[in-house]
Amino acid sequence: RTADIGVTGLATMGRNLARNFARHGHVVAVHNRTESRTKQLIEEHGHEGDFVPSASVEEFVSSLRRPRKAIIMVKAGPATDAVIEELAARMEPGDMIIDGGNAHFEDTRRREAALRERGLHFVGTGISGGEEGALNGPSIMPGGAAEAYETLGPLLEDIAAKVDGTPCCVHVGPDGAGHFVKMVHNGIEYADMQLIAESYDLLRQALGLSPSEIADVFREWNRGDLESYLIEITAEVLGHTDAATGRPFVDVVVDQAEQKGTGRWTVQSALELGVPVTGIAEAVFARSLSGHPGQRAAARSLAGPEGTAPRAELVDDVRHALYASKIVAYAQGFDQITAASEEYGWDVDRGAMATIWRGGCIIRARFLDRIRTAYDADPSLPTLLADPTFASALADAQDSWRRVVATAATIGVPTPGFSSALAYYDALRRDRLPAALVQGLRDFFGAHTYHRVDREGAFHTDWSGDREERPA
Ligand code: 2AM
Repeated sequence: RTADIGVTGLATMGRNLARNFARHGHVVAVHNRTESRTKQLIEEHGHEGDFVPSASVEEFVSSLRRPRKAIIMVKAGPATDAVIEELAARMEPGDMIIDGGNAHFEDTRRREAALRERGLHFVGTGISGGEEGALNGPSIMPGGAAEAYETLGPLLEDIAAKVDGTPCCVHVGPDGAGHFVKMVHNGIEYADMQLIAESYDLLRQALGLSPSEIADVFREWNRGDLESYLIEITAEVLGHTDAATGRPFVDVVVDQAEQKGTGRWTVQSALELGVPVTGIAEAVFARSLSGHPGQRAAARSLAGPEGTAPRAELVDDVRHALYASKIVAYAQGFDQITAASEEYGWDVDRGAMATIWRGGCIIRARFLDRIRTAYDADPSLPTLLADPTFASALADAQDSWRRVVATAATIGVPTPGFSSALAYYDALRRDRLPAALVQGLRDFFGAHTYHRVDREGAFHTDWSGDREERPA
């Protein structure tokens, strides 16, 4: 029997993807370095569809119909390179290796170039939705050559999540585009979670609401503009009681947020590209800060206000602040995709990215439909904030947003996400920015020159001499 597609690396994600293909009627070759995992998959789930198990890489590759399509689901890094080499050595021109792990897009670009030299396709593919998504329909972000997508795409679209009948899978662009977009998706997820955490913190500190009362607030919010998977599960987590102690679950969890690295990668890339992704950066740094118990202990006695802000309207204000800050965070993430698309010549369709994030992935939300509509209306939109629908949402939210940031500062609750999003909003809409003064200072101490508002060219003022201005 020849298989339509193969999966090697049968830990949870790989196993669930293989089962997803099988359940959709595809013949799936399966392989794992340690054969017991392959046997376990067949024993437990063999009845779900048509699996072709292999004990060796040779067998695995030869069980695939040409052009061969082999998905790698192993640890990112050297393991991925090792498995690529094992497969590539046994493949023929036109065959495809699909990396479904969370690889860095620069690694994907390197691997794609190397395999292209050998006549093979390498399709770095972002897959979001965790274990559950892999089994029941993830959001899939494949990069690589358009030619590879022609035969691979229909298979991936089959197993992807569907929203209104549209698969959450589209060819993102060449080489590393898929992994890049997946990285930014994860960065946005960091920002989203940070904003949710700030909302919870403020409601608890300012109003003295209990976690279960705040769970009800989130449940209510999930019926409106904020409707999303993350808001939904926030209600679940806040409403959960620890069985061992009877206390709210959030109160028994150590308050140090960990990270696997995709948020950090997003910010590193944004720094390189020169895109201000302040929302994602604040989220990454908030996690870093939480993970420094020594400094936190040393700072505990520092002066701060003691206070609450018992004003019932704060609940609605926080909802507005959350929505407005979320618009900013997404606008910044899409700016980063735009910048990378230009830098690497990917020609990414931003509306299509919003479309494939509507289902299957962690940031799935009603909101993404609005982003898609915005880019459909104006594919060259310079910033999402300028879309008429978002602009009016921000106009409706801004008074509340300002009150929330002011209240938080007054009672000493840190809201880096809300505050920096508001600062970004205010900076972007400014007629004149104090960047002019920064330019003056740079010219003063380093003769870095400046441009004038009224004349072409670069200029330098002789600050230490006659203070005459000369063309640079
Ligand atoms: P294993 O079951 O043999 O450990 C997640 O760790 C998955 O990646 C597992 O299926 C694991 O296989 C596989 N994996 C990790 N390192 C690997 C390597 N160097 N070569 C092949 N598979 C590897």
